[in-house]
Amino acid sequence: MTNGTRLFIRLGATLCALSLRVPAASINNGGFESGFAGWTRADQVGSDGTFALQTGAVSPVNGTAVPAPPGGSTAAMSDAQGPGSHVLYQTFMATALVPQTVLDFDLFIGNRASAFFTPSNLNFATPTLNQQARVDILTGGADPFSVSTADVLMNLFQTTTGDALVSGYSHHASDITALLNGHLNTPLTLRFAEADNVFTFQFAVDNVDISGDRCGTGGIVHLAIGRGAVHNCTDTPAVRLKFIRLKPFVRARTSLL
Ligand SMILES: [Ca+2]
Repeated sequence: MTNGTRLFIRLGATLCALSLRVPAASINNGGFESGFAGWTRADQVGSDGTFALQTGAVSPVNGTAVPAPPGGSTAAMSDAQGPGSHVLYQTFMATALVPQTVLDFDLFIGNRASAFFTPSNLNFATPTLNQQARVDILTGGADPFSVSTADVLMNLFQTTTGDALVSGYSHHASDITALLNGHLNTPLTLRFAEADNVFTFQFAVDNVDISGDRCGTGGIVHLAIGRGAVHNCTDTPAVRLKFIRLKPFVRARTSLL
């Protein structure tokens, strides 16, 4: 075996149609290791605080104990000493039909009030108690604070009454295949939002990523070229295809593992 002459392609638990990684849509700087490059922040007028870069094990404004970022050294975290409404968003777009595509992110909830209050708006400056966080995909031109059904194409996460007030980081994965394929060449906005007018609320996000290489049956295609693995796989491979040589033509051999 020589470098560059052997391909190992592992298929998922069900032998699915072979597809290579398709970068049809992507999130820039989803780990916040380059600060807020690629992201836009906005705060409702009159708000105290904002989404800030967070490192270590304390929140960026109040110094409250929080989990360390789950990826790299930095996460984005809302924090304030007064009430406010804060959004963090990035616009992305699919330019070609995608195979099964998943949007991933990790969230930390640090609600220091005694409950969640979840009116259908992100307005903190009202007598109505508002203490919530949510993640949505909006139409590209929507007001970044909107929760209108005309603007929210897909809700990916939302705090609800009875949730744990403070959590560790939790991983969230959403299948956005149909959404992307139904909005080709149309800007979409991934929006993280937090509103609080009861007490302090830290809402943090890290490891935002779009994975466009999953098979429709739930398996994940692996492609390793030479000795360097291109992508990891969490599924148990059932079938391995070994492409022995690239020249003069590719010969394939299959074997059950
Ligand atoms: Ca990070």
